[in-house]
Amino acid sequence: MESVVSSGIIKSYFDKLDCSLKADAAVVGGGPSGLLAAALIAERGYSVNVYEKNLAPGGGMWGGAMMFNTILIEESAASIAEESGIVLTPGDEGYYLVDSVQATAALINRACRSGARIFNCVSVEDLTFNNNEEVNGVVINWSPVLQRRMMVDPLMTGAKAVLDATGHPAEICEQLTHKNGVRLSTVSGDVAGERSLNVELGEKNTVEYTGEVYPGLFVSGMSACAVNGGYRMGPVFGGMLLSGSKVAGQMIQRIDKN
Ligand code: 48F
Repeated sequence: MESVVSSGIIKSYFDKLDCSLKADAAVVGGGPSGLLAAALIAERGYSVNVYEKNLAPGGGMWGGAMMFNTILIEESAASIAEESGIVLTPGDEGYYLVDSVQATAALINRACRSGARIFNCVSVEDLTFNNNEEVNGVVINWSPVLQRRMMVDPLMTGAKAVLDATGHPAEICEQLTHKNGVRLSTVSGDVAGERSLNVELGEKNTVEYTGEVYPGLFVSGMSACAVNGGYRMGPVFGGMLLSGSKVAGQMIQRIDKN
């Protein structure tokens, strides 16, 4: 029996890994914006890989604010939240109150059910280029390898569209600019870094700055704010869902063209 258990796991994982080597989309970071983007792209029939460096996807959504596990979602994102299975309770001033654990679990569930391949404990440590003109894949490694600074070479997987959904650090955009000196189509041409907290402007910035910042490379959620110098917005999550939805549409357009 022991060998049946091990063999089932190994075959299933390696099948998934093998199928992921050439995907339509690669989503780096399993926070709310990345999970929703992955689900929406996969639900349209495209192949999607999600790489999440931690054991559990969900990013900064689980803990609510200061670990009080309630978050807020505004009216403009209510329909996306509900269609994702998030339970909304009306609060004040047009905001809904949401159990952050239920909401995070609902987004993970939607992404898993969409057919997106989720690789947890896997970090994206770099990008690949096509003639230095467009991003066409990601460079992956086990998170513990990177955490322990082991000298182990990575693997590469191809994608027609790559999403930096790594949240506040905008790690993939940082890699692209620092290693290659390229200019992004952001406000400064570089990774500006996010501004201090302003709920209203932060929500607005997250959505308006969502998009393609270099051929083949897109940003969503807090990465979109971070690369463009947008405001941080705190425990309000409607902008993350609207951003994930917006970037999914843009990535599908690029995938269709390629
Ligand atoms: O930060 P995060 O939740 O991303 P988001 O979609 O949402 C932001 C909100 O949660 C919150 C907020 C709302 O007011 O400010 O912070 O922008 O999730 C980012 C995910 O990316 C993973 C990280 O572990 C987290 O789960 N991640 C970061 N870098 C890498 C990565 C990497 N290099 N490779 C793989 N995963």
